Amino acid sequence: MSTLPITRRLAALAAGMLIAQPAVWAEQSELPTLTVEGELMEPGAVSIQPGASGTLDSSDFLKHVPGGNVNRNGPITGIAQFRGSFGQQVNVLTDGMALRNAGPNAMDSRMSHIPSALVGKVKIYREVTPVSTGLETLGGSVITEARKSEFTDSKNWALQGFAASGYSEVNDGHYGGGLLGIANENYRFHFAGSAEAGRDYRFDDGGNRRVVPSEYERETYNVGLGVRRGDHEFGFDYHNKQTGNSGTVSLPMDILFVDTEVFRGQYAWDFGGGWRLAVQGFYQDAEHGMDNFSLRNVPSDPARFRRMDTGVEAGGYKMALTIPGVGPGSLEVGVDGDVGVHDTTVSNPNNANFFVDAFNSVNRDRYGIYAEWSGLPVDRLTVNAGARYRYTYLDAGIVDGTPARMMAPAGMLRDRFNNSDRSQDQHDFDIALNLRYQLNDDLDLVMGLARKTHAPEYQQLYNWLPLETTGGLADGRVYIGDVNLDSEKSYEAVVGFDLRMPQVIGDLRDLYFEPRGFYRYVNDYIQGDRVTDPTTIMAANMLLPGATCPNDPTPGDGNAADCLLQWSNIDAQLYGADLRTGVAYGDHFRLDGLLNYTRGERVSGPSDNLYRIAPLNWRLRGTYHWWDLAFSTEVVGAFRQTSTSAFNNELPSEAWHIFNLRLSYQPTFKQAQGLKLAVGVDNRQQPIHRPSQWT
Ligand SMILES: [Cu+2]
Repeated sequence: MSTLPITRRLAALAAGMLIAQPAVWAEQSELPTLTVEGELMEPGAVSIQPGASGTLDSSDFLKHVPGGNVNRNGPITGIAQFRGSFGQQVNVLTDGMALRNAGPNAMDSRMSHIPSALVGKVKIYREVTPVSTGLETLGGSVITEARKSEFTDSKNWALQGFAASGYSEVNDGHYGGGLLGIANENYRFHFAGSAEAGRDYRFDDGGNRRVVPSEYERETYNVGLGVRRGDHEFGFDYHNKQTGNSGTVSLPMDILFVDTEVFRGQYAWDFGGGWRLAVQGFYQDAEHGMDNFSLRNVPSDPARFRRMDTGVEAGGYKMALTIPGVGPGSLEVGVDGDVGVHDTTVSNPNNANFFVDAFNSVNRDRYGIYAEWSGLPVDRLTVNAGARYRYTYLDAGIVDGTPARMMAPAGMLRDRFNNSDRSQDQHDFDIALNLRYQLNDDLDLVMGLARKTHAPEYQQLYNWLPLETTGGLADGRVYIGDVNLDSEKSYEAVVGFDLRMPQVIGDLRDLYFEPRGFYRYVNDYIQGDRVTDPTTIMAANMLLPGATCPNDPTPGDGNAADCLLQWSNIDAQLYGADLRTGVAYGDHFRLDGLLNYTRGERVSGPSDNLYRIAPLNWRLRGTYHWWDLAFSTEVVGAFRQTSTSAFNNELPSEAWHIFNLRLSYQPTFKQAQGLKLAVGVDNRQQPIHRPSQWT
């Protein structure tokens, strides 16, 4: 008898596709942030293009922001990575809400809550992330907003709307989405929806090979309304997301369904002179089923069939008061928090008696209070400085499972867990400081310093039986938790400059050159480490007879301890640089580029690299504008990654580069305002991880 089979099914991101989609682009907003929204190929902006993975997943937008990347586990399962931090370390906000993953492996990743057709904006901070943006912002904040109806300036009602659809040849993928709204200066209302589906990706030999399983299907709809009266504004939204059969080829199971409902209410009061009160609350309910036999090749042993059913119920709030005239700036003070209950049970359809309570009534609750000042204390110097206190409470109910009843070591793990002090408190302080000095009209110098914290995730504390429930690491290992883990504490510095020259020389103009260097030391960084506890090793060997895992040092020896790691506090450092730059030549041509370099290293214990750090990667695009047409050629590439994690037995990746071509048409005549059409060919991309499920 065993728990989940350990096999590695890594994503093959092979794609050769044709895509039409509405244009999206990036825009530099107020200085310390980078905003991605609405249009295509705007001068001085990073363009956001259809992803190369055969689906238009929102997480792909992150590949177009400096420092951003995606840990892709399936066509609609992309986990946010920013400067080497990923998963829950990155604070993903969806319309201001820190939504939860429905399952313990982040299959319904938070980046994909808004389907890409309905994404209005994606924003990140290139210096240190302000503490006001979330309860835990160690790895930065990725702020996503859905398209919605907007108030107008008139009493007359006006229709608002947009539609988007597209097709990708490589997997017969198609999607459609749109929004229809009506608004005036006092009221707004909209209905929006989307539908996406695709089959397994085909590649090679005229499409004779496929990545199994990489099919997906997802439907969403949402309604929103707003009322604005005088200084008061009220808003309400309801979101419904139904994900159907969707492959997560890197993980041990695939998605059968995820049903998510989110209710959100908000209120804002501008009471003059810069005083402002903003209140938001939300409620989320999600159910999720997954298994290892419906979409992929079935296990040879009927005893290894597994199904997991999970659920989360969560809610959160935030109240922020902006006080103007505090010195030469304004002060924002706020309270925020959220609570959530997570459950996961494992079953086997071939054995009605088999069960494991993987996570039983697990709580992870956060309560925060913060203050953040921003202003211009001296001429040319902009300052943003904030501090936050957070209390995190975690607890788990008692557990049981068939393996614990039938095998003594597993029974000992259960009893030890049930008798342990599972209720854990973490008290943490964050501070963040950003400085921007305008040296002259063309050049700003920037610097950020921060101490950030992240409390342990519930999987890291409460994984009582060796399971592959890791928040989506997809390293093919099984993990055991530790209820005594401490919060991660990160010390971070970012320096750089923004050079902008409207006129360079001759026909060269609109130059921008914006590099950043960063260094981060993380005390008590949480990752898997070797297990020394004999009971756990004995349990793993009985639960996983003959286990092999990726790059097993002694394959076939049946020693499951090779594939077993325990969540542990270590020390780590991350450093690197990212750059965005571009220049225009004449009236029709421009060049834009992006470069990302990140290193992650273990500092305490044996020397090693951190897991799943993106290789040195780059993106260069030339765009030619003529009339209402824009034609662009893009080269995207990555160098060889040899700095891989030995503890996770991560394989090095080869260098690769691909060419993408796009043509977009945006008519300027009046009747067609707002219409954008784009077609593109994304060439084949080398798989980031080596796949084992190609057929
Ligand atoms: Cu799942």
